[in-house]
Amino acid sequence: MSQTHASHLSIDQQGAVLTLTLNRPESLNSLTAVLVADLLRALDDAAAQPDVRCVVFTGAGRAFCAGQDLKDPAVVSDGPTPKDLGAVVGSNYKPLVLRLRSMPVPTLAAVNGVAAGAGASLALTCDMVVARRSAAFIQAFSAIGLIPDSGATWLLPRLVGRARALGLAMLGDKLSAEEAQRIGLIWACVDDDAFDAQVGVLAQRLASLPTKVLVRTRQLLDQGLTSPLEQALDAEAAAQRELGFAADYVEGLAAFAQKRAPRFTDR
Ligand code: T3D
Repeated sequence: MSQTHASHLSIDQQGAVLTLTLNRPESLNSLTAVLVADLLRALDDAAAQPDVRCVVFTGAGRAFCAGQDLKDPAVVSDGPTPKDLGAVVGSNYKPLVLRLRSMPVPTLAAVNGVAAGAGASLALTCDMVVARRSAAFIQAFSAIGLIPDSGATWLLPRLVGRARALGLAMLGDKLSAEEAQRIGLIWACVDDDAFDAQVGVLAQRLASLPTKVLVRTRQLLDQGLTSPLEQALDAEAAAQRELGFAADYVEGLAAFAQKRAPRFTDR
């Protein structure tokens, strides 16, 4: 199935994998208020569709996403009074990041080119991030007089530690995909000519794994970063109780006993 949800967001479903492509290549897929609203709606739709088991997030053309569209009337004032950026971040980016992080299916950012500002934040919010070797990540905020947003202050230290988070955020230098993989910011950096195929294989693999298990795993890892060990152990026991009664566990055990590949169906 292939359709255009909105003029600047392409939506394509192949089997259980739904791909959302930011499609404003002339401005490096930067995000307007309209595009953010369309993305949010597309994610809500994907979350409600039982046949979707993995969402891939990518960009058209040479960039993944250059962050907030700095020419969008939603952020650029036409008079002497500046726009309230706190309102923009709170009403656009906060719900988008929370929606992405709470998707009931695994999410994969396929970073085809530069990911800057909120574009980098959105990529890093996904469960897995795979980037083309020629792609790069830029905390573009300080260069324009802003702090890292769209979850960057939360994500960066968790992914790469405080020292690197501060260096990346304060200096705003371009970080190559290769270096991003080396420091643990992303899952993998892939040669440009192998990128599409490897993204496809990984997305299919994520879609074939037990969806609910992957989502509970994300939730437990996120909670575990701030909870005491005893609480984490209790949360693991509660999740294992739930999953132990689910059909996917029955299927996983049967597949193991019969020496065949499992066919997971829970979502
Ligand atoms: O503001 C709020 O609401 C608060 C929320 C903030 C969230 C944020 O994301 S803040 C950060 C915003 N993003 C940036 O500051 C990045 C700006 N872009 C760049 O620094 C560079 O474009 C890149 C390093 C990403 C890529 O550089 P390069 O040399 O490969 O491309 P380019 O020539 O700069 O850009 C190509 C075109 O895309 C160009 O248009 P033109 O001149 O050909 O008509 C450029 O203006 C446009 N473009 C790039 N980024 C944006 C953009 N247009 C609007 N908004 C952008 N963010």
